[in-house]
Amino acid sequence: VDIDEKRQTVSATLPNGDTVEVLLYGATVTSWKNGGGKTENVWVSEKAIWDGSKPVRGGIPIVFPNFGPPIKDHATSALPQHGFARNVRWEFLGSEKSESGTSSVKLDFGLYSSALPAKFREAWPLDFGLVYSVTLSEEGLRTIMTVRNEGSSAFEFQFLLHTYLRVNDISQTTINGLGSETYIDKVLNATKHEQTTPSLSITGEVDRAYIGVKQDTTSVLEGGSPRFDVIRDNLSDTVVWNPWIEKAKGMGDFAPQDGYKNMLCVEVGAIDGWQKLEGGDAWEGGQLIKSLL
Ligand code: TA6
Repeated sequence: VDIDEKRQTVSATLPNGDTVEVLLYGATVTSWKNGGGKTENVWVSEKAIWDGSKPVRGGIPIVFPNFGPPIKDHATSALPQHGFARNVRWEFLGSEKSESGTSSVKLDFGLYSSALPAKFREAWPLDFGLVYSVTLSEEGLRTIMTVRNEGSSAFEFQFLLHTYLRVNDISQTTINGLGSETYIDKVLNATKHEQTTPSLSITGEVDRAYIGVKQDTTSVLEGGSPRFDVIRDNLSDTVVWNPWIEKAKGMGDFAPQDGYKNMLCVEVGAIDGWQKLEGGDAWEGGQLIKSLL
């Protein structure tokens, strides 16, 4: 495990050369390489902002306690789009290496309400503790969030991992595991639809929130062969997003401009309604991503 004070990153390497890097700002995974460290699996914009002034465009940003633009007349109404978790500096809590069989290393990060910048604490004055675990193993990358309500009264939240997967060619990329599922299509004015085909191709802007997905694995194929399995853990929803040409052009921190050809967001979360957490209780959810190259 290496802590780079200058870059404010924590990284870990397995004996087989696989690596993961996490930026303390946002506890954002900014790199995950398997295949002995040769295959980069996440996409990060060349114009991503790393200095904490804006969420990183790429990697695995954490969305908490609200997904999307905050709704009116709600405890989260004064928070930014996608909440504050990706906008604040987390602390590195430490690492654990596996003792048994296959090697693995777990990196733990913490965010506590007492450490929130005033603007977010005032906007969402609830006592909470988040512990985010990033585990690198030969099986894949597991990222799990534990949310603890440290207050006496209940609060509600949404959670999502806004994963930017790296693909070689979006025109050769298809997504399986969402056939016959219901989705809200943000490109079609947030109307509800059912995916009638077993497989989804990306031929333009896609921004779909699949709600209450039956089985827990969303598979990404390139040229028909399996590239990633994204497996939900205690989460019921999956968002699929590609900004395509115009939206990519419209983001100042999205580069190269044709980078939409090399990225696909498959975002697991609990975003349909709100998770209610009683005072003193904890909730856990996350994902395992397998890189099948
Ligand atoms: O997850 C899809 C989405 O909600 C899109 O609608 C788009 O807004 C994307 O997230 C990026 O949001 P950001 O706040 O990171 O620019």
